Amino acid sequence: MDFNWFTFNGKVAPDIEFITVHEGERVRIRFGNLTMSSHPIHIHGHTWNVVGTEGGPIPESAQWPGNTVNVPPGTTRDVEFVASNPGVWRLHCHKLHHIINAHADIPMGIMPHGGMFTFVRVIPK
Ligand SMILES: [Cu+2]
Repeated sequence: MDFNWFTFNGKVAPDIEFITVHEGERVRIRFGNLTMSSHPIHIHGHTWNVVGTEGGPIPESAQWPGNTVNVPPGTTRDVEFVASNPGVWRLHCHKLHHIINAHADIPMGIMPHGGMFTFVRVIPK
């Protein structure tokens, strides 16, 4: 619960579980922001639709596609996509200091320190 320590579900990379799905499945992810910073959450390999907020579902005609959804403080954003692209895809906050958590020292290859960074693994049919 350190101040300005950025996590997914209370964990930092590389300890955040992958989201594992099968090709063809419809995936819904709810991002809830309990911090005082906004978090532009970005996925690789897929385009999602923003389908809901803390206010409830967004009618289909008003949903919008994207690869990044900004989640302001005290809000939720629900995204959905069909897992159509097999592989292992990055899912992370797009603010660099939120994926490295300054002063952490967790080697993980592509990023020197752990933060809001995980993967969506799409298993092929
Ligand atoms: Cu962030």
